[in-house]
Amino acid sequence: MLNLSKSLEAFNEAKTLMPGGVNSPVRSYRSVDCNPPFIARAEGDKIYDIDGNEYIDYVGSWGPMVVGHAHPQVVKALQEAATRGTSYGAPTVIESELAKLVQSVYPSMEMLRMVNSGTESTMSALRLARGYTGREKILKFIGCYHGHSDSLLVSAGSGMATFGVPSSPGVTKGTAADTITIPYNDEEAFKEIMDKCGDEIAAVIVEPVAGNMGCIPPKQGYLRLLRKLTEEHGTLLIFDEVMCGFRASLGGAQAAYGIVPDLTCLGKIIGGGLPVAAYGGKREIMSKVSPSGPVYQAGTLSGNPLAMTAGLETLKIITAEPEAGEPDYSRKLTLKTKKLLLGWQEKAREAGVSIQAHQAGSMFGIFFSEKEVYDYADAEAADQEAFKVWFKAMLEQGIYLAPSQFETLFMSGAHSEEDIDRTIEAAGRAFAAVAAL
Ligand code: HOZ
Repeated sequence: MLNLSKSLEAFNEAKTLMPGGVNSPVRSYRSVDCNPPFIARAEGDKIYDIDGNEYIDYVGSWGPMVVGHAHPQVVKALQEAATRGTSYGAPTVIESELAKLVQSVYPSMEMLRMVNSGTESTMSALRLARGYTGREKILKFIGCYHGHSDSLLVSAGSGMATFGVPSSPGVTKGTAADTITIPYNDEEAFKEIMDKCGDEIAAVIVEPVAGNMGCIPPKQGYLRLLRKLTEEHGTLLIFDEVMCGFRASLGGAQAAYGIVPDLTCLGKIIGGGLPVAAYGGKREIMSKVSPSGPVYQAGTLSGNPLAMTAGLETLKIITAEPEAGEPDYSRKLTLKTKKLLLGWQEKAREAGVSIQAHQAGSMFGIFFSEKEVYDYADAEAADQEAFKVWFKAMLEQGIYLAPSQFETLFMSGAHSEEDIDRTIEAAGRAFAAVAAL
């Protein structure tokens, strides 16, 4: 039995200081009825708690730790950068370096603006879309989560889905009324709403690979339909690639599915674990952002030199040319993810447990469901009791997974074949525990 006594003590103290004892809800482990390990340090694919337990980590800080924790190249560059000062609130060359590197992989981002979080990037992209089109309505998909700005906290995934409160109190009726929601992956619903009021919609915002209702890739042709109808109605198409950027493929979902959105939001990963995000897109649209244009958005810590350094070093590692005959970084992650999921599927079959396993590059997840899972309703109908048992059995065996079936798991370059094999063996025992339910 895992000893989490120091973590429990730390959690009890934290609960007196922060709502639910945490600074972001899902990590409280409330939805899996246990106490969270408090983390002391992380290295490579391992994370260690203050009780001294070691785990193989498939959360990776919810995505950004693509090269593993405390990668020596990133740490060295950060140490050097820190000696030059941690924030200037003034332009630096490294901001352009990171912008150029992002742009080389995401050519649709003809201009971009660095911000500090995914929430900031989607919120700013929406304001820009409204300012550019002169329209007020936006359309989002049920179960997609785009951060916690008011317009987007309607029928949202992630923590909102985890705790079963799809829309937050505090969001005004007026704001909610400007946010239209329809199911993800439903072509007919999309055609119908665009027919009815497409000309009033400033932007359609989508996680092109949903990551906040569990991992749910788009059906074939679905993103193409979004692109076609938004174009016909003069509505901007915003790809929120905060989770699937550099994950669904190196060039994200837009490269994997061959779609050019008007605006893209990236986050987490482009800061290599420090607080960075960006929004960007067509030059004509981005030129409306202050001080080039009238749409205001600002931030003292935006483009912060430490965060830019971590992002730049991380992206250099994953975009480096592979050795001759070797697959590139992103492909290697995809192959490791495939191996892990095939192993889980086999173990689930052996245990007689029905699962749906989903993968998009190096993001992945499973649902305890006999039925295929295409949208939030399907995800919600999956067996969440089974998920809890599975989650706890994996944690007991030193496998650190997201504590909610409405989140996504991530592979990193630091995961060894041996650790993946260990994870598959642990899964066999965890599925047996689910079967015994
Ligand atoms: N729920 C967020 C990821 N989709 C972040 C959770 C956290 O950092 O606790």
